[in-house]
Amino acid sequence: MFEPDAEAMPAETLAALQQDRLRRLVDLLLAVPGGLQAARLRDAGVTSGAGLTLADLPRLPFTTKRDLWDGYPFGLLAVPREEVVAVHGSSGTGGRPTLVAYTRDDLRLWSRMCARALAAAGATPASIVHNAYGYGLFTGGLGIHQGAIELGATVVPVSGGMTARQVTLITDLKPDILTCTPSYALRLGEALTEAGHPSTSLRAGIFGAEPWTDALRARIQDLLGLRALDIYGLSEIIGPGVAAECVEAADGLHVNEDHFLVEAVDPLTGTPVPDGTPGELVFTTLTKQALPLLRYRTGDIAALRRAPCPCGRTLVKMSKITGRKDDMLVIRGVNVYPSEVERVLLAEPALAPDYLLVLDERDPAQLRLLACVERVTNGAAGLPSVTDIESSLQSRLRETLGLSVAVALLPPGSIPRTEVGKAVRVRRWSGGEPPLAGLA
Ligand code: DLL
Repeated sequence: MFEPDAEAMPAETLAALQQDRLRRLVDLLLAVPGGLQAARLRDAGVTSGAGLTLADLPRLPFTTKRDLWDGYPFGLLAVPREEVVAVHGSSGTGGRPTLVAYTRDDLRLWSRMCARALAAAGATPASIVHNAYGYGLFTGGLGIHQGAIELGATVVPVSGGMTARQVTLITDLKPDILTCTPSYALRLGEALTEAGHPSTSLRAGIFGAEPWTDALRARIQDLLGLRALDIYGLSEIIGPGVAAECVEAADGLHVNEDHFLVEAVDPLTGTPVPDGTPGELVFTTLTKQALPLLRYRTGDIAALRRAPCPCGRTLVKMSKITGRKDDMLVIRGVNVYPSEVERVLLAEPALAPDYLLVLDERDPAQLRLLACVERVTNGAAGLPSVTDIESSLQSRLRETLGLSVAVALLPPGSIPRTEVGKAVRVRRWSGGEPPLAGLA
């Protein structure tokens, strides 16, 4: 563990620390001149942090992405602009940029959170970290970069794309840790195999920034011969390093709840759901300075679980993200998350792990979901026929989702690979050319 005193803190000590930090946060927010969160706190009858307990959390006001957009670029700052040393952001699901700010101490905190994630994956100061998350406004590249340096490891700041060069660097520098999106891990695995280097020095991969299932985890582990671990975060809260899996259990992500208080709430009503029940994750930043956020609604759906972990960390675990509130597709009255389709598709060994879901909206009265997938190889001996695979997938999708999904089995290489940025798994087709060649 990078910070064992914090990561393995007894539950009561942690709760006392969180309560103390929550009180300070509320006082800090109330003191921001003209602050939006201060006004909301007063409206909720909170005029001081003193006396608040963790049990009061559900009656404190939420913040949302809209608040960040409305306050763009610096409206929610809790420090003078001069104290901000960096900004980051994301293009966001709605296409509008979400901009976030960091003080020097915020950057130090972020580095420690990413160092925790790297150490949880088994990285040490002797490690070489091949960092293929994008560098720039996106938090992935620079976040992991600073975390690797904080740990004392050697970071290779390769960023995303230029895959041939990445293959050379992996074979020459022999990194033990790979950090990138899960979709880019697939692309790298494919490129390494094509270049004749299927086995590498890589021992663990820390993959996040987009949803991925355990079925995809199994595929990546097979392809790259490493342990594939999940890392979660969002710009608004700090970036990567809000939560990460440990290599010992690899069955959920430890949330760094000494700095980011987490709740799961009903996405519709906003009321807390019990542990073990999937809900929308809500985070409160307990120690951030430039952009402290109270009860930020992420839109990400996951379940929380408190149980002893073989790694010794006492931090609560969140399940893998099962979907985003706004990624849910509603087709003929049935709610479907892309990840549910992914799980069924990738369980079929005759299929490559790349896929695209096409929502055919050409006739709005007859919405159709089309799962486009690739066969592993062209007509290899021993594999079931195209029609057999299509019909068995269709029946499994119907059984699992309660919805009929059309399946298009395409030749290898048909689905565009993601080289830079986050994978796009769903495309809408409302008219004109199909979003993928070969679709009728
Ligand atoms: O994606 C931060 C990050 C970088 C996380 C690198 C992990 C690794 P944003 O660009 O602001 O920040 O996007 C945040 O991405 O609300 C989730 O919907 C999604 N997301 C992030 N990590 C995961 C994950 C970064 N492990 C949004 N699983 C979040 C599923 C994820 N979704």
